[in-house]
Amino acid sequence: MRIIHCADIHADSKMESHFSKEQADERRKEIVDSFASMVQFAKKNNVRVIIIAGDLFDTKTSQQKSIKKRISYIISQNPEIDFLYLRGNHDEDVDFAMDEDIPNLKRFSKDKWICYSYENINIYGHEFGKNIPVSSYSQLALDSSKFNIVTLHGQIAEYEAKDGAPVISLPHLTNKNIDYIALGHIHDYKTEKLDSRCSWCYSGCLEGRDFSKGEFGEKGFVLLDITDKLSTKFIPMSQRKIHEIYVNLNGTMSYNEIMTAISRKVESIPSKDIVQVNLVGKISEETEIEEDSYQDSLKSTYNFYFIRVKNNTKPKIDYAKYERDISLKGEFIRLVKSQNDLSDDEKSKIIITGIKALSGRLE
Ligand SMILES: [Mn+2]
Repeated sequence: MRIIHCADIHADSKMESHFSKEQADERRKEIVDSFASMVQFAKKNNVRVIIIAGDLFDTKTSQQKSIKKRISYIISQNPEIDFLYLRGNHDEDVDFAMDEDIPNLKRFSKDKWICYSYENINIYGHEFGKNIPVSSYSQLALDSSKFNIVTLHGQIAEYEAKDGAPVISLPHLTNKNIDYIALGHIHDYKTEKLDSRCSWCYSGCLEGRDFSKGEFGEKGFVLLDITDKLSTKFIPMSQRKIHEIYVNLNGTMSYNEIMTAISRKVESIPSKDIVQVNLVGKISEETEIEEDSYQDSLKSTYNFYFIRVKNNTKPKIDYAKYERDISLKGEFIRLVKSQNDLSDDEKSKIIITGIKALSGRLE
C-alpha cells in the first residue's frame, strides 16, 4: 500500500513580504496548484492515504475562503484517497470544511490518540497545543506485528523553538514499535533513523514561500511504499524553486566583474524560479556595491520570476597603500586607523562611509 506524507502547505499565506500584490496572489494560487499536482500524482500511483501533518492553512483570520473551497473540492473529488488531516500550530483553530460531508476527509483530535487502520498498517495521530505531556507518549501502545505510523506536528529538540509549536521528545518515541514518524512544522525535508525499526521524517513544505530559512531548495512530499517492508522516497513537486546563491567577491572589483561573478552562478537557474543572491567576501574600499542595479540587470538578462541581491560583504582596507598618500583621502584613512578606541570593523565602516562622502557617492 502507498501513502503520501505532506505537511506545512500554508495554503492561505500572505506571501507579501517580498512579492508585489500580483505575484503574491499568483504564488498563493501556485501553492494550491502544487497540492492539486500532489493529489494527481497520488491518483496515478494508487496512493490510498495522504497524511497532512499540520499547517495546511496559515491563519485563522485569513480571508482566503476560495482557497479552502478549492482544497475541499480537490479532496471530495478523490474519494478513493483518504486524507488524514492533523492540525498544527498555524491551523489549530481554523475551521475547514466542518459543515461539509466529505467522508474521505478524516481528522485527528487534541483529546486523544486516534488511529486509522488499513490492511496491516495503523496510522496514529494526536494534535497538541503548546506542549506534549509525557503521559501522552505512554498512552501510545502499539502492536509490534503491524506497520505503525505516528503523525505529529512540532519540533524535535534539535531545532530552535519557534511559533509556539510543541517540542517533540524523540527519546519518548524510541523503541515503541513505531516504523515511521510523519512530522510537520519544519519546512525542509529531513529524515533520520531513530531506532532499529523507526525513522522520523519532516516532509517539508510543498512550495517555498519567502527568503527565510527552510524555504530554499527542493520542496515536495514523501511517498511511502509498504509491502513486506517500508520504503520511502522524497518526491519534489514545487511549481517554482527558491534558490539561495552565494557569490564570493574579493579585493577591488568593477561593476562588470561583479556582474560576471554573479552571472556565472545564476545563468543555469530556470527563469521561472526565484533567486536570492548573497554577496559575500572581503572587498576593498574602492569596490562599489550596487544591489538594485545588479538586480535590474539580472532580471532583464535572465527574466527570473523574482531576484533579490543582498550585500553581505565585509570591507578590507589596504592601509599600506595610504601610508604615503598625501591626498585628503590618505590623511583621513591614516587618522581613522590611528584611533585606538575603535575596532577594526568600526574603522572599516567609517572609512567606507568617509570615502563615499569624499567622492560624492553618498546618497
Ligand atoms: Mn507549524
